[in-house]
Amino acid sequence: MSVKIDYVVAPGGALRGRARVPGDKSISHRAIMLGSIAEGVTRIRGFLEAEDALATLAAFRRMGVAVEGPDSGRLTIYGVGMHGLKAPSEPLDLGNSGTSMRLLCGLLAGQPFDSVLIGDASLSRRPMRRVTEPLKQMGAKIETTPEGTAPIRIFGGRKLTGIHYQMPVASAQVKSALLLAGLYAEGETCVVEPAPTRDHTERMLLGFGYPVRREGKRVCLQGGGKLQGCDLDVPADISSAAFFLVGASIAPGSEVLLEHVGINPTRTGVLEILRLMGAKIEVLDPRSIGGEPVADLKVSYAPLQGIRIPEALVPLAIDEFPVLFVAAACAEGETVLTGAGELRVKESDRIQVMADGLKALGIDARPTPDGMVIRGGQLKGGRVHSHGDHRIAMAFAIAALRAQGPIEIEDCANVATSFPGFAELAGRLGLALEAVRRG
Ligand code: SPQ
Repeated sequence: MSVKIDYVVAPGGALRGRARVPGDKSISHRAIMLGSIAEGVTRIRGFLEAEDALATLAAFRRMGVAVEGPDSGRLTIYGVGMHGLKAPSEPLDLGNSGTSMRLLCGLLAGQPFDSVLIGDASLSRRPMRRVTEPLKQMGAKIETTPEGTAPIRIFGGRKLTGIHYQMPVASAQVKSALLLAGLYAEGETCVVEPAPTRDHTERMLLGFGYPVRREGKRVCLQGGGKLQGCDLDVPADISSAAFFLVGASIAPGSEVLLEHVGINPTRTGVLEILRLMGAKIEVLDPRSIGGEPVADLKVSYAPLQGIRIPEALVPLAIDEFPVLFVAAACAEGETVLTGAGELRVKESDRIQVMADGLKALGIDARPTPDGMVIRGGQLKGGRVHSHGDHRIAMAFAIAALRAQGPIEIEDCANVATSFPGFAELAGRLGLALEAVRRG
């Protein structure tokens, strides 16, 4: 039986100090994938040594890619070229990681061999037809369960043809899967996004020397080219920084400097939403590292007001809503989120699970089909369940900064999927968090 970890977080306190949170998860996944199919050597610094990115790494090792590391965030990948991957002898287990599974569907659809993708209970509930259906339109042969979930069986040796695809949902994973399949397709593959989503795949393909064209909401590439290995510096993950951006904003007396954070404009919705609520966040020393904008973020306590969150910001902050709901619970007045139905199909149903937890802590939180209405108030102590979702666990840990009593959070082991060392780092900055093992 796997070890269960609960968090017990004492109420009150403030966050103070400086920290560099771990590397960006989205960029770390893509660095492994592109480095593996590139020609020559790719050296990565700042790689996220967390379970999700390590699942991607293990998958490529199983397909014959030689990788040294990770060692303190450093990795060396000996690329096998576009056609050098080998058939895996067993199903590729992608654990809890949606990004690994969806992007691999695209990449593996164009290989000469068969493969099977599996994941944990949470990943095996998440919708996969959003990638398998357009891949079939490209000529892929790919099977899911009747419910459209993993295990996914991908049949190799298919001839892929580029498509022009209008995405029904704003999803960087769907866009990336199709672009990766497009590398192996005949002709041009174009994806049109209903709203901008994170663009790391496009930026990184360019960094590996592969031409990608963007015209407004459309991203296109031509199949049949090749990638050249390169050096990559992965910035700190703004999605992990978000916990301390909110924590310092809600806890009087706080001031935190977060170093070397990726501030790609397709990821900075959390900064804009917090600022609309009245947060005090300064962007210091903005710079560009290997095609990605980076800065230090200084955040201090400020009283927050409830707002109606602009829908245009939703895809740009999609992973930050669990902790933004905590900000809303500590704000004066009502915060209204709409247009965020995607939150219901993440590692957990992040609308329902956060609403249940906030209600258990005495907050008026009303879930809607595509969002939530939260009236700011006094958080009590209590026991909440993370449903094995890393971002829910960390969000409720941060809530303790403004609670009247201790908050106990069940089932926090999956914090390791995106933020190894969260408990220690949060403790160093001032959160009184104890991780308790059971089982
Ligand atoms: O990888 P996974 O499990 O899907 O992770 C999450 C997260 O909270 O860490 C979502 F649950 O991030 C996704 C994100 O929501 C990572 C991602 C990417 O790297 O391309 C894109 C987003 O998903 P989507 O479905 O909007 O494309």
